[in-house]
Amino acid sequence: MKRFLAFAAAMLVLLAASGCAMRAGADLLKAPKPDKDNQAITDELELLKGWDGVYTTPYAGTNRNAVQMKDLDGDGIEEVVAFFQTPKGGNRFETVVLGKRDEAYVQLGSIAGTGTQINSVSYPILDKTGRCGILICWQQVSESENRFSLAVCTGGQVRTLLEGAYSSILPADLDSDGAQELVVLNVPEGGRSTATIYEYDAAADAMNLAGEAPLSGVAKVIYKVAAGYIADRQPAVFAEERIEGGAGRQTDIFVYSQTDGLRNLALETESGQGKSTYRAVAVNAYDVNGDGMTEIPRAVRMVGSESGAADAAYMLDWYLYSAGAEPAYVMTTYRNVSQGWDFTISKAWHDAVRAVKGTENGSEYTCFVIFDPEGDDIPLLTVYYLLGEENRRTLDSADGMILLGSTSTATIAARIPAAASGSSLALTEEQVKERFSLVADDWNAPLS
Ligand SMILES: [Ca+2]
Ligand SMILES: [Ca+2]
Ligand SMILES: [Ca+2]
Repeated sequence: MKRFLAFAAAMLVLLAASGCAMRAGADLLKAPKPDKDNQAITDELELLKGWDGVYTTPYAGTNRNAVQMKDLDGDGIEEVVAFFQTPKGGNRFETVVLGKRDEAYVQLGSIAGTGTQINSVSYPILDKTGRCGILICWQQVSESENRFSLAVCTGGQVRTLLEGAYSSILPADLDSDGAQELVVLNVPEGGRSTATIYEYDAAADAMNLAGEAPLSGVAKVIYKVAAGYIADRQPAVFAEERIEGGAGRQTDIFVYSQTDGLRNLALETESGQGKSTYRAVAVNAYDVNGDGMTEIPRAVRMVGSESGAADAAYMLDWYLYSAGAEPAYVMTTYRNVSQGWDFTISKAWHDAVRAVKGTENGSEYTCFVIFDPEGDDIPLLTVYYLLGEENRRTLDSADGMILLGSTSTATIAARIPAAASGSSLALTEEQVKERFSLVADDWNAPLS
């Protein structure tokens, strides 16, 4: 009993910290007193959860409280969404939705599910009136059997409109009409990998299948799914995948319109086999030039690395995909994947310069050299990756070091070797700084 009271008290704190604390204005100026809403909510939930139910929290995502406040039907009043496991340690879950009626909170409905835990909960915007769905993802023992439920709250009732299996799932407004669609990716073991898109139909109060498109046939594991933009700032969903027997990455790019349905642009170019986005290096799609649109890299062997050498050095040709045209070349960079930086490779450098990695006085370096198959390579630029304080001091005391950037663990600096002077491919300090950039953690911005 003691533990129960402590937990109930903790729940009140939790509620105060989540929804209610966010109510700004007059509420905050009133003298402190027990919030009547919180008490009513807690009382009602205690009744509903039963003697063997316990509160549970979503494992991942941005909404991780056991009790969440969200205006689901767009009427300006928040509903309460609470997550229970019944019984504790079991595999059954119940999501209860409460609505405010005068001073009381009453149950509007519940969403049942089974699994090992609730993976995540989100609230896709289903129409322009501000109606939100409740999207619950349930973790199963075998990840390939994960399931989701999408429920809505209409007319004071909660109904589950859609359930199914998923490998990855993402709400995104792909046709820019102000309402989010639901994009569900499935990579079943031994089966056909597909993406499906569902759209909310307010008149029918239903989630309708709006389109389907295959993933690239060789897709094996989806690493990451995110929304971003292709050419002309058209919204798209990017799925980063590993393929069978390949260490690199490929990207499937999904776009949607009412007229053309769901399309996978990675399947529509060149070979038609979806191989056009595969690259032998593990680099995700990325907004490489910072214009808000996401480019896809193609790995190109640097000069001197053509013949399948084990230490082959790659650079990346970045392409912007388009719904109505072939991909357009944007730029080329050398990407140091482990150190997290890009260096722009100019046209003049493209077929003349390669990168050589090594270690000097305990510091890793990357040297760009003019490749000479007959004689000695001519060094043009050395980029140092300096870890820790001591190396920072080395940097401070060294002549001719150009500071390029720093991360939480390392400082990155460069030196132009004396041997570079006189080469038409040599860079000035200013050019070196211009061409260097740290790779942002987030590989593209979420759709706003
Ligand atoms: Ca409401
Ligand atoms: Ca939409
Ligand atoms: Ca870009």
